[in-house]
Amino acid sequence: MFDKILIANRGEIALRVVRAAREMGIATVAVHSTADSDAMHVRMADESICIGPPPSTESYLKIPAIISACEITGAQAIHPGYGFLSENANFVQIVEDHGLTFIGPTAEHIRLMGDKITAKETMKALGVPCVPGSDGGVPDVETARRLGGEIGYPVIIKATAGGGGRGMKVAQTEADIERAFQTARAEAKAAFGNDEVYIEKYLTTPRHIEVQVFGDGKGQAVHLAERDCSLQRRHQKVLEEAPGPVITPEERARIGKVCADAVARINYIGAGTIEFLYENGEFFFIEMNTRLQVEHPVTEAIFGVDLVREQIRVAAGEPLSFGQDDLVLNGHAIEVRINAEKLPNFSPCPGDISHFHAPGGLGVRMDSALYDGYRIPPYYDSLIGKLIVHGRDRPEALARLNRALGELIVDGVDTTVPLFHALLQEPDVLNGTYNIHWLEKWLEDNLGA
Ligand code: MV4
Repeated sequence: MFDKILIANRGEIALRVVRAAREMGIATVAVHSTADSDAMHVRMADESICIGPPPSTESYLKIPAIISACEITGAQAIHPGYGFLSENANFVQIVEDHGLTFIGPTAEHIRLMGDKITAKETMKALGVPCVPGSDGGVPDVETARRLGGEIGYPVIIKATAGGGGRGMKVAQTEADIERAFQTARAEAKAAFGNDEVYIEKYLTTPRHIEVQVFGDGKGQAVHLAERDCSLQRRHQKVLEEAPGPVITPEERARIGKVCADAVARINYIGAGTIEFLYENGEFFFIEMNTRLQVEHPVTEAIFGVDLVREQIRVAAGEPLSFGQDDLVLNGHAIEVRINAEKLPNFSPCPGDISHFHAPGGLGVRMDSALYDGYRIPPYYDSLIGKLIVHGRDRPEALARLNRALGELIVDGVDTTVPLFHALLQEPDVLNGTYNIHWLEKWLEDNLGA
C-alpha cells in the first residue's frame, strides 16, 4: 500500500480523497493555486504545495508542476478526483513514465472510451446494448442521408471527440440532415480539432441511467447498481438518485451483470460509469466515464462502501474488498448539488461566505469544502457542496432531504438551495416521473428561464 498520495484537485472532492486516505493510514499532499491558499483541502491535507497562479491551465492542469510536487514530497501515487486531469490519457502516461501510480484506469482505457465511436464499438462487441446507429464514423452527407433513412427519423449527429452534450445536432427529418451534419462537423472541428462524427436514432423522452462499475484490473469486476441523473440543465446534473426510481430489481440485475462482465473482459481497473438512455423499458449505451463521478456518494450510501478507498486499493494492486454477492442494495439515496449560482439563470455567484452551517442527523451527509469566512474564488466551477440523504425507501429519503435542506445555512452568496425547496413540491419529482427534458421545461414554465 502507498505511504503517501498526492491529490490533483480542489474543493469537496479533494477533501473526499483526504478522508479516505486518512482512514487507510495514508498521508496526503494537497496541491493548490495561489487563489486556493486558504482552501479547506489545503488545511486538511498533511502537506501542501502551491503549483501556480489561479487559472487552472497554469495550476490544476499543469502537469510538470504536479509531477514535481510528487518528487518534492515523495508522494507515490496521484488521485485526480473528477474533472481537471481525471480523464487525460497523456497525463496518465506521464505519471507512469515517472514511476508514479495513477489512481484510476489505464491510459489505454481512457483513450478507448474518450473516443465515443471506439467506446460504442467496444461496448457493442462486449454485448452491451447500444443506441441503433452507424457502425463507426459517417464520412459524408450522402452516407448520413442514407443512414438517416435506414435508422428512421429523428436522428442525432454526434462528435466522436464530444461527450457530455458537446457537439450534438438533431435532425428531425431528412430535410435537416445536411445542415445537422455540416454543423456538427464544423463545431467538432472547432471544439476538439477532430471532425469525425457518427449518427444515432434520436430518443425523444429517455431517462439518463448510469451503471456504476468497478474493476480490479485482473479480470474481476462488479456493478453497484444504477443512478438516475435525468434532472439536468444544459448537461449539468442538478439532482441524482440511486437506485433509479423506475428500474426493477430484475432489470438492475440484468444490466448490472452485462456491465460488470463487459469491464471484466477488458481488465478494466478502478471506478467507471456506463451511461445509458432508458426508454420504454430498454437500455441504450451512449458513453462510458472512466473516472469517479461527482454523484458517487448516492451509490456509496445504498451499498455502504467507500469507493475512493477501493480506487486506492486496486491502484496499489490489492483486490477489491467486496465481491458481487457482498453488495446488498439498502434503501434509497438522493444527492442535490449546491452551486454558488443565482437563479433563474444560474449565473456564477462567487464571494464571501459569512456563515455556513451543514445539516446533520441520521442519513445525512454533506460533502463541502466551505467554512465560515471562506471566500469562493471566481476561477473554478460553482459546485460548493453536495447534500446526500439516505433513507430506507424513496419517500423517507425525500422527507430527509426536505428536512436537511431546512437546516443548511449558506449565507453571503446565492445558491441553488431555493431550487431544491421548489422541486420538492413537484408531484413529478415526488413520484420520480421525470425524463431528461423535465427540468429545463420546469425552469422555463416556473422561472421563465
Ligand atoms: C442522446 C439523446 C437522445 N438520443 N442520444 C446528451 C449528453 C450526452 N451524454 C448524450 N446526450 C444525449 N444523447 C440519442 N441517441 C439525448 C441526449 C440528451 C441528454 C442525455 C442525458 C441527459 C440529459 C440530456 C439532455 C439533452 C440531450
